[in-house]
Amino acid sequence: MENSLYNSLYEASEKGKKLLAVLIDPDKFELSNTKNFIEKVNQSVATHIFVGGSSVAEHLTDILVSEIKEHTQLPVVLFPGDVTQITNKADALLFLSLISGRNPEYLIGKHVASVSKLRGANLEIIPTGYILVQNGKETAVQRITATVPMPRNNIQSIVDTALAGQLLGMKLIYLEAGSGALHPITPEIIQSVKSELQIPLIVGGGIRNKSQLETAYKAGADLVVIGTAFENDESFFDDLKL
Ligand code: 1GP
Repeated sequence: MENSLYNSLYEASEKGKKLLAVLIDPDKFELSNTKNFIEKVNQSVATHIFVGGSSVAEHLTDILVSEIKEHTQLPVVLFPGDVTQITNKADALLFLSLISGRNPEYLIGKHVASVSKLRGANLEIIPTGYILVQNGKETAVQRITATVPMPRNNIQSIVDTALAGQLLGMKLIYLEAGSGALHPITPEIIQSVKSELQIPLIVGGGIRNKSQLETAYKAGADLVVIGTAFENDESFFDDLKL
């Protein structure tokens, strides 16, 4: 536990050291581009690689994670949309419970179904409260999980949901606007959640430029996740020198 990935997240959060995860969706990623892409990640300010997507063909995550691990020392963290995306080849797993929604499958059902895969696996498992917030359009998470995102203007309810997650023993809270979101999570939401939360805060969805990244950090995000902006334009890595 001493040198666990979670400990490093927790310490970074305590010290105000900001972290950045590059999210790779196996479904949208060209496997033959892995070496080239990961070299760019290695030279960038990114501190973590997240792997996951809403709908990914079986075994693809396993193959991709093996390939990524050949080219980087950065921790590779699973951010799975489904049980089939769990592979022992990664370093850690965000064990996500979609606490903004009321679909029992994504609150506990998928978790029970994943235990046969997790039993005996060498993955660090990090219980994470996952909160989907309205962002201006329907995203894949909303469609696939058949849940309603939380209204952006009901900040109190978002804060209460995050704190309920913490009280349930979750180790991280992830505020999600959804991949390709029109509007990222607002600084007001981030600030309000952060001011009451005692565990590290992850923020992602729709962050496309350095100014949005800095806004999220300033508001209190400990780790920001960016996927689409890197997928669309790899030169984005160069814009992010902090
Ligand atoms: C999605 O939060 C992540 O789950 C990242 O979103 O693809 O919009 O960067 P983007």
